[in-house]
Amino acid sequence: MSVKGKGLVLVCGLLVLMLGTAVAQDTTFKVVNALGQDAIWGAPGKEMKVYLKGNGSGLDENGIAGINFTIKYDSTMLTNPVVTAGDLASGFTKADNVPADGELRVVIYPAAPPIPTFKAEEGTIAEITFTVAATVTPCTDTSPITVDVSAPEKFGVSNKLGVSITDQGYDTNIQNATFKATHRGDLTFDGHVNAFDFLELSNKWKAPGGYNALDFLDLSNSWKNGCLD
Ligand SMILES: [Ca+2]
Repeated sequence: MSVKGKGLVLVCGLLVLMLGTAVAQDTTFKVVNALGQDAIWGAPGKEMKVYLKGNGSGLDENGIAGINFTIKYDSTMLTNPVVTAGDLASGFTKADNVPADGELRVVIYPAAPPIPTFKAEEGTIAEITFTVAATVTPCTDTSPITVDVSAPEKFGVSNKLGVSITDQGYDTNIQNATFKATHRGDLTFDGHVNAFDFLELSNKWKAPGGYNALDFLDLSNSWKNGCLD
């Protein structure tokens, strides 16, 4: 092969490597509800679950071995966040705190060697349970729930060696969510108060963690009066 030909092969090889690297490090982080939707309905005084999900080939053995992230929310509407590590972060240790109003910091890191890495498939990194303020106005109050990536201490990912890869061409896509206040009778948290909520009520009537007469009253009070009905 001529020198020119070898040069071309080398350039092509490098291009493939670069493209391969770019694809391998692409990861999407999204804030969603249990159904994967970015409109997250919550009712006054009730718990509301928010999930940070990860997706992408960047979450493989060459990818993330640790993550810190910050979720920003309106603390007049959402209170008392409780964090548990999700299936994707299984085997990791989790720590969290609220350094400022409406700012939840979470760190998920390896407990001990051998260092595990996040699994490659889509899954839940963390589950956050908020208590919706009793004062929110159904169908009116709404506020953003966002991942703050404005500074390394607010968002970062690191590899097996504990080295930050956030600034090393790591392609991160963030999808944020919106909290929407619904009626307490919207037991399925979908913006409607209808027969499906009645079905939900009857299916879990007086079951452990289920519903009781107060929920029936909530449902009666807002019957067919949902935010999207
Ligand atoms: Ca409903």
